[in-house]
Amino acid sequence: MNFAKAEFIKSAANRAGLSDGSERELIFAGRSNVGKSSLINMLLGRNDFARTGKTPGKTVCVNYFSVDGISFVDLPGYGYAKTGFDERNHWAQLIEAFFRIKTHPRLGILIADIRREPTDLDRTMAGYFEGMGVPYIVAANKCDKLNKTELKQQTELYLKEYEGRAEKIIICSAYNGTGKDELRAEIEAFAQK
Ligand SMILES: Nc1nc2c(ncn2[C@@H]2O[C@H](COP(=O)(O)OP(=O)(O)OP(=O)(O)O)[C@@H](O)[C@H]2O)c(=O)[nH]1
Ligand SMILES: [Mg+2]
Repeated sequence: MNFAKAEFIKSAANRAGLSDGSERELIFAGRSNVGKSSLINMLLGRNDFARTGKTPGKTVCVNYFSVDGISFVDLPGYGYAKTGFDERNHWAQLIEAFFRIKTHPRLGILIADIRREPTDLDRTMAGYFEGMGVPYIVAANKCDKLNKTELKQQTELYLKEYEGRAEKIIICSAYNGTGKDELRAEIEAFAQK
């Protein structure tokens, strides 16, 4: 698979803008600010392809990229503290509509900040994947922020939460490239399914 063969397709702000699911989809989901867009950039070997940082929680859009025949879907982040009721409602409606679309095989990448414990919103997101029969990998990101002892402790926490439910738990860092090869290998295997 050629990860450099990537192009931005579109940004969907509502149900009508969602793709019809004619391509297989790799779905990036996670709390706001955990590094979803940064991980996409890491995987594609680009600097600022998927937009990162700056205004967390502001854009409630589903962003689509096409990568060598696979659709990379950057879902809007959840759990941003300042998000109001209407925005949360809009988020839930968009995500539910997204998951209702019948599509070619899907694989989820549930991204978390490894420094933080899994939250109820992460469990809800995992529940969307499980409820729709979409297998998912947990990418525990920002491991560069932890020392060895902390890393061991937090890894155990993530294993305890997701082992037996997620296909795999991958420790990664969009900053230093930890986990990049492992993630790419999983995506390549998915691309050949
Ligand atoms: N130290 C460190 N910082 C990271 C890593 N990945 C992302 N960041 C930083 O975390 C912030 C959020 O990254 P984004 O990629 O924008 O996160 P996101 O999940 O796409 O955020 P939303 O789109 O707002 O939901 C940025 O300041 C990134 O530079 C990582 O692996 N390590
Ligand atoms: Mg983002």
